[in-house]
Amino acid sequence: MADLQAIADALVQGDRDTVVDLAHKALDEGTPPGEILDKGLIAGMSVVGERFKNNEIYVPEVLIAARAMRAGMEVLEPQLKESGVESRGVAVLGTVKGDLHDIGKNLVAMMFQGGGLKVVDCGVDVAAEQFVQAATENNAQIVAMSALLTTTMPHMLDVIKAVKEAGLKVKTMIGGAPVTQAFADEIGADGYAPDAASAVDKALELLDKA
Ligand code: B1M
Repeated sequence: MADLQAIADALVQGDRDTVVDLAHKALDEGTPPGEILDKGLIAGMSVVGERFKNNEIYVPEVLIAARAMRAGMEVLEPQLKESGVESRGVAVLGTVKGDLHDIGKNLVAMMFQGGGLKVVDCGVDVAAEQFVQAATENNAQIVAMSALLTTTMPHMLDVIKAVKEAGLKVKTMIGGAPVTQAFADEIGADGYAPDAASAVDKALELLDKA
């Protein structure tokens, strides 16, 4: 049986090569990629987050762990995307202005693609006007935003306002560790999802209403 705890441990150590080797091994043994993601990569990153919060480790260690996480995600990516039959709709996706966290957003992108959506990934530190421009140019039905900092969450409201002002007929959805359904209701977002797997369900639900 695949040792998913060993993947989490290697990620915490920032040991990219071991993360990659063990992720390949787990896939070869038939472990579902979603399980490797949840119990290996995300479990490891939770430990990193906890240690970061407690000042037991600092930004360089977090970056090295993030690099290992990204390498592990690349191993899983083809299988996570596999079921995609493009395109059920177009989603513009980005991490909002002032925020450089992209791991969760990249996972959401993979899951969207797996759900058959075309994704226009605007990257990180994306201003409201950039979301509007990308949605207009790509005739998008969904504008999806990620934020990991309490200080950048308010920019989600800026995006929603800009989308409305531009008269775009799109649904907006938000997510990220500090984001909640209550916050989504407060700023008038059409949808919220707590994780990447439910984000694709929510996006498809919003498409039905678009
Ligand atoms: Co940052 N960081 N960080 N960081 N970092 C957090 C977020 C923090 C909680 C750490 C802590 O204190 N425990 C804290 C925020 C505190 C707060 O605001 N409440 C924090 C801080 C303070 C900072 C800096 C300010 C630190 C500093 O410089 N002093 C700085 C800010 C830089 C900036 O953005 N301007 C900073 C920097 C960094 C790094 C660059 C070192 C690195 C980012 C690397 C990268 O992304 N390329 C980093 C990391 C890695 C983290 C932690 C440890 C891990 C984040 C992560 O990737 N998680 C994080 C602590 C934590 O969250 N435990 C932390 C794994 C990822 C899979 O989860 O992104 O939550 P997540 O995504 C999930 C869901 O949220 C959801 O689906 C994903 C998967 O299921 N989801 C969506 C995400 N987007 C969605 C969108 C949707 C739907 C669902 O719909 C559209």
